[in-house]
Amino acid sequence: MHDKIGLKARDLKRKKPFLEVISGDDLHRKSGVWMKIDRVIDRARNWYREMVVDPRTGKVVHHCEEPLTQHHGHGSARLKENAGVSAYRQTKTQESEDSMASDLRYPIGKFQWEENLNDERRRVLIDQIAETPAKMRAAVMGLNEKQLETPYREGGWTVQQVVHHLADSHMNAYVRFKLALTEKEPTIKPYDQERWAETADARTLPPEVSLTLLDSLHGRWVTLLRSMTKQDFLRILRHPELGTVTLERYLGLYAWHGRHHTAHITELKQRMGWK
Ligand code: NI
Repeated sequence: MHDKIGLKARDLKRKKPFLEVISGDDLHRKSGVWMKIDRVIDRARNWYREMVVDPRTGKVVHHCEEPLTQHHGHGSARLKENAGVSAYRQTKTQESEDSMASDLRYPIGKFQWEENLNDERRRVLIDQIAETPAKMRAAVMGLNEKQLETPYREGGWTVQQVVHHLADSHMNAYVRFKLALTEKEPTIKPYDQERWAETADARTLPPEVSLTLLDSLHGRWVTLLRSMTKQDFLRILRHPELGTVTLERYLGLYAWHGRHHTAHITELKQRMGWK
């Protein structure tokens, strides 16, 4: 039994209702799954809010809150499978939302490999890695449970998943540095970051658990990085897909990576008007 109720409040002088509320079950045609949907179109206060939850998993598959004038199109919605992550889109605005989604994905721009780093550049990158745990902590400070469970973009990880992903990724990074410094051109083990982000710990634990982990981990890692000579940064590891990679390349990658994910959260807060 599936139900959906709609409520429209109208001012007789105007054509469109000034308030529309839709709540209940909504069939997602492509997957045949009934989603829980809540939508408010508040024309009087220029506000649009939509929340879609998959009742099987309790996962928020879509959450959008913004001024109505910034929300384009209320077409029938559908899910799209994208690299194993469900993304929810409005059909009428597929193109504009795709281009917006790509911006939201790279708030500080895409990563570019750097080489032949001088002492000063290495120092800057190591400082960025040193600052990452405190910056991430500042980004999530004061957010409530509901905000922590909000995806940073449609179809993206929730705020707390982003924090746990940073710990997952940087634990692997630290091990890679240690291996490359202690073995000759070791072959590293890639990991499936999407699946790591879906295990119970990464989905459900409060961010504090990973923030504490990052404090300790970066404490070890930064001490290691600051002890490394120019020659150490030219040491090599083998990645099964990328081939050989120097540690100086990885230094740039992880300095970018911490800022990249922190910006996902600070940008979301700004868009949502969260303090
Ligand atoms: Ni990442």
